[in-house]
Amino acid sequence: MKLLVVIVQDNDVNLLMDDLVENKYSVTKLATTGGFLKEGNTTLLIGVDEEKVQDCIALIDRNCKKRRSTTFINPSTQGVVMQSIPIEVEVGGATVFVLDVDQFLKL
Ligand code: 2BA
Repeated sequence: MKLLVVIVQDNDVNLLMDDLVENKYSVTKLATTGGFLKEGNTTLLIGVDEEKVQDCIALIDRNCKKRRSTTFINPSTQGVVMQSIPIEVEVGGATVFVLDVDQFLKL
């Protein structure tokens, strides 16, 4: 068994969860925050049999869009803080970690 740890944008979560549940995947949803943008995102924990991993990743891929987001950074030169400047980053579709599961118990 594998554990997929999947970080997605909040905007994609409802459709993604519906698609996962319809396709008989078990999923746990966590409210999380990205370290760079400091904005809310969502982390899903999905335990899947090894042969279903690629199917599950394809399902995630078709539900998660790339979007651009703007954040402000404060550049500093020799300790002097300058005016903050906007930078644009591309976020998502999804960040996926695939982990081995040693044991899966339901007690
Ligand atoms: P954030 O940390 O808020 O990052 C949002 C987006 O900002 C990232 O999109 C990336 O395009 C950019 N970014 C992140 N760190 C950066 C940095 N140090 N310098 C410049 N740009 C940076 P994604 O890569 O699609 O990541 C979306 C979210 O997935 C992240 O939100 C974070 O919550 C999570 N994530 C991504 N990679 C991760 C990793 N290696 N470990 C843990 N969480 C990760």
